[in-house]
Amino acid sequence: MAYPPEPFRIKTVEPIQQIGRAEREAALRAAHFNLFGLRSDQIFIDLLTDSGTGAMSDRQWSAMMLGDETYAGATSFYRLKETIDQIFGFAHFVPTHQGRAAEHILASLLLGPGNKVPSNSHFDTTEANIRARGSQPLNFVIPEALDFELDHPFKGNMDLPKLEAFIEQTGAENIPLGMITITNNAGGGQPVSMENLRGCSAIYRKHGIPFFIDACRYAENAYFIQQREPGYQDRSPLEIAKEMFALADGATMSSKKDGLVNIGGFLAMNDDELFARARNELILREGFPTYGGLAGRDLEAMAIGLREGLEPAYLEYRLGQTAYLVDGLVAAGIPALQPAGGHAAYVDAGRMLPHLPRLQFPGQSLSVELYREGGVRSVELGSVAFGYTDPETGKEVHPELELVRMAIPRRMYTQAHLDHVIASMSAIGQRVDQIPGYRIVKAPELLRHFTAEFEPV
Ligand code: P71
Repeated sequence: MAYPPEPFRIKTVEPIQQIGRAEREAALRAAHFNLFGLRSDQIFIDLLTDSGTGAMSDRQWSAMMLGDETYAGATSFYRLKETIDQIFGFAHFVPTHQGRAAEHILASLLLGPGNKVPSNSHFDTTEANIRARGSQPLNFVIPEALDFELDHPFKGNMDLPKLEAFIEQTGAENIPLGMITITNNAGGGQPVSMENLRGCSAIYRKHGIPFFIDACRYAENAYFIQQREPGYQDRSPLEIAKEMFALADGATMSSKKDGLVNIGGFLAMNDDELFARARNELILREGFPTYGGLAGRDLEAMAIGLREGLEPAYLEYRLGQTAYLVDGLVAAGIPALQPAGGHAAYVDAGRMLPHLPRLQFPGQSLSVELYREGGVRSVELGSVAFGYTDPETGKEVHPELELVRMAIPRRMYTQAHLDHVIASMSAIGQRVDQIPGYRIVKAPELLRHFTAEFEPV
């Protein structure tokens, strides 16, 4: 694996510094051992998320000066439309302030109590928006996704026979929406192959189920297809993206990921009647359809960011950087998911801290420890983020994997920063048996990881 040098140089810098060990300990206590509660000046390297945290280019910053802040009909909207039409090719779209707003509108139009929504794996906000309508999210990722060391090119793939059987059994009339997430964030940022997307599309279409792609990291997915899927070596990421979206009826997008912006997203679709309703809902919740909760300058930044996110040199560097982090962790004996996904390294906290039962939240424990050790913020994606109380049995249900994710903001950190992360994780690896578990003291019902409070057991 090659780690290509950055295809950019740095024009603006933002100072960061590491506070002392005692201060980090105090910060953890004040945050109730929830890393979402930290202040950014208490963090040295912030790998909480790659969402909206990246660096914009000089071209994006200069385009922002051209932002047209007209309420209705801003030229910035039409510049964004040209980009979105070219890449995604759906008949209609509305801008939204971020991905979950697009999910909210889609869910409010299509879902009601008792409905089911399949995907490879829903991510947290998608899952919560489905549950908030009284519907049930279901995950049918291939079983290979759970094998941490198995070398498989497309661990984000949907288990197509399982999806088909589920639809037959449930009845298409109870499934008003079918989805797939590219790349599959909850399952390690792993890609979905074109062949699998084609199969998925065929199944949904055969049953008349509207097929929406959760497209956040579609450019990284397209690059994986170019690198790994036979027949795509000579196709550009843009051509591959067009082919992926032509298989679907619509998409939800958080442009804070592969759109390379700090804020923004959109909801796109082909169906005229559904779009008329989406537009009304948007006006009620977000804003007029030519700005959708964003400023004109945000639309400009997105129009350019979406194109930059598809540039082959950028994608080669981007995926190389993620692989560098994963390779470093693996070399240090840390159980990191292989092969590397697109945007983050994922560590199997359940395996790294086998002395902790799941209700003591090993993922939470490892992420707290990584901050304590090196001032590095990661995020738990295990029993805190994806566990829930079953409404029928009242019992706690755990997800299959107990993960800690280190997401890499785009165009932000250097290899030396990642070396610090690897060294911190490696130091924890030397003293795993001294690491405590945690219990939840307070938590809301949905999306509890953002605000839950913990204490060590
Ligand atoms: C990510 C996020 C956002 C997040 C999650 C947990 C902690 C901090 C930040 C957001 C996604 C996503 C997918 C596949 C929809 C959304 C919502 N991801 N689908 O991974 O990954 O988009 O944040 O713009 O509303 O860190 P939104």
